[in-house]
Formats: sequence, structure tokens, C-alpha cells
Amino acid sequence: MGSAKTVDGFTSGLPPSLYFERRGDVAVLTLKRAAKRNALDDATVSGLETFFTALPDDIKAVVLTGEGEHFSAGLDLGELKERDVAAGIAHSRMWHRAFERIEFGKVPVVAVLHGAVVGGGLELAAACHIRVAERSAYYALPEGSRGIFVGGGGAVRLPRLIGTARVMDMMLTGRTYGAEEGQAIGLTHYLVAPGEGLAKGVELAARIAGNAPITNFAVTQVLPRIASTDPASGLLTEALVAGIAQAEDEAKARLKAFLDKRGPKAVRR
Ligand code: 1HE
Repeated sequence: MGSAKTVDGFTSGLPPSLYFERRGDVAVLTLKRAAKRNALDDATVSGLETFFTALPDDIKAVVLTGEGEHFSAGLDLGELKERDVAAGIAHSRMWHRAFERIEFGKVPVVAVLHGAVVGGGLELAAACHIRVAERSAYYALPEGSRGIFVGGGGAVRLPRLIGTARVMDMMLTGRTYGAEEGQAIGLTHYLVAPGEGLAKGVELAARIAGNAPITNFAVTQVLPRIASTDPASGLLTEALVAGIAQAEDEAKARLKAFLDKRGPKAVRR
């Protein structure tokens, strides 16, 4: 394993397929394996786990993007050839660990998508919190045509985003969705012109980084759990988290700033 970019000691364990760059308190992490269309080999998936586990405390949000013409062609099919059942299960669990570090990691993650966002690439995007698509992006789950199944959490996360019926269609018939369609069905949050995704992603990440940490924690870690629990437990959890957040000094300072006419207004952007 080589190092990506050693501006920070913590990146020294990353594979060459991951490139890290700081933009203030935002980290931009780039899938850097364009010759293989950013296919996710074991080293890259382990590198994602390392990166999101070891993220320094002064990084407040991450932007995940891919170099070249495509975000990611998914699982590295070249590594699949000789796995038996046990190895296949362990491999899927390795992806689960890595993507959990994204979904329930230290900070919110913005994915910037373009070109092919397919198979495991789409699963990776689904583990992120915000998705920005350039108009070149398209989405596919070619697992059916390869005789395999999703293994990177897609069976759990994708139905929550776009519904089980659409995921079934994508896997059974090979249906693809374009960027506009992906936006319309709720797969992505933002749709921008080709080449504008990274700037949009960094802009959003910088805004996210400016939130109170307790709010970002509650939104990324607590909200999804509330959404998937029963209403009574959800309301109780909401009240507990609301109480904790508003009692923080940071909340008091921000509320005072607004009342003193110094805080931002909730105007339409
Ligand atoms: C790869 C991979 C890959 C490209 N694993 N090597 N994913 C797929 O089924 C998608 C497979 N890939 C494609 O359909 C196409 O490559 C693309 C539509 C994404 C891009 O097409 P194109 O014409 O730009 O590139 P290419 O010529 O197909 O590929 C360029 C090189 O990347 C070539 O290698 P080369 O050494 O011959 O130059 C390809 O072999 C290589 N390459 N994609 C390995 N995926 C946790 S379970 C998740 C399950 C899945 O993700 S299944 C979906 C897998």
C-alpha cells in the first residue's frame, strides 16, 4: 500500500486509489483509479474504512468524488473469480464495515456523482448523506447480468431511497436511470451541469461543516434510526436529542446571535 497524499499523517495508510485533499475543514476524497473506471477493489474498500475511521477531529465534512469519466464501475470483477461461499460472505461484510464508517461515521459525507454510478458504486453513493449529480450521471445495478447480488448494503439502503419496486426492476431487467430521473425519484438531492459537481459538493460540505457538531451528529446518526423505529420510540428519542442539543453552549450562543440580529436568517436560497 502506498500513501495517497501525506499532507496529514493519517492518510499514510491509504492505497494509491484514494487521494485526499484538504479544503479548510472539508476533506475531499477522490477515487483515483480511472483506468479501471474506479472499480472498487479490496484495497480501495479497506482504504475507505481506514480513511473514515481515522479522520482527524478538525475535519467537519467530507466530499467523495471520482476521477475520470465515471464515479465508479462498482465491485472489481477481476477479484471475484475464485471466492467460495465463506469468502464471499466475508467480502460482503468487509464492504458493510467500510460503508458503515461512512454512514455512521464522524462527519456528514457529500457524494459527487458523474458518469457510471453502478453496482457497488451506487451502493457507495447510497451510504453517503448528500448526493450531488452531474448531468452525465447514470445509475445501474448490473448484478443480475453478472449472476451475483448486491453486497455493499444496497439491499438495505437503496430501497429506502427509491423503493423496493425500483430496485427490483433495476436488478431484474437491468433498467438504468439517468441523472434527471435519479433526481426525480429522490436518488440524488442536487443536479448540476457537467464539471460543476465538485464545486457544488464543496459548497454544501462547507455549509454542513458550519453547523453545530451536535446537530450534524443527530441528523446523521439519530434521524435515520428514528425514521426506522416505531413512532412512540421515535418521538421519545427525538425529545431526548432535542433536549441535549438545546442545552449545549453552542446552541445558546447561536440562538443569542439570532436574537441579537447577528445570526443568519432562514431565507430562501
Ligand atoms: C473493470 C470494471 C469492474 C471496468 N471491475 N474492472 N460492475 C459492472 O458490472 C460494470 C462493469 N463496467 C462497465 O460496464 C464499463 O466498464 C463502464 C460502463 C463502467 C465504463 O465503460 P468504458 O467503455 O468507459 O470502460 P471499459 O473499456 O469497459 O473498461 C476500462 C477498463 O476498466 C477495462 O480494463 P482494461 O485493463 O481492459 O483497460 C475494464 O476491464 C476495467 N473495468 N469496470 C474490474 N467493475 C459489493 S457487491 C457489488 C456488486 C457490483 O458492483 S456488480 C457491478 C459490477
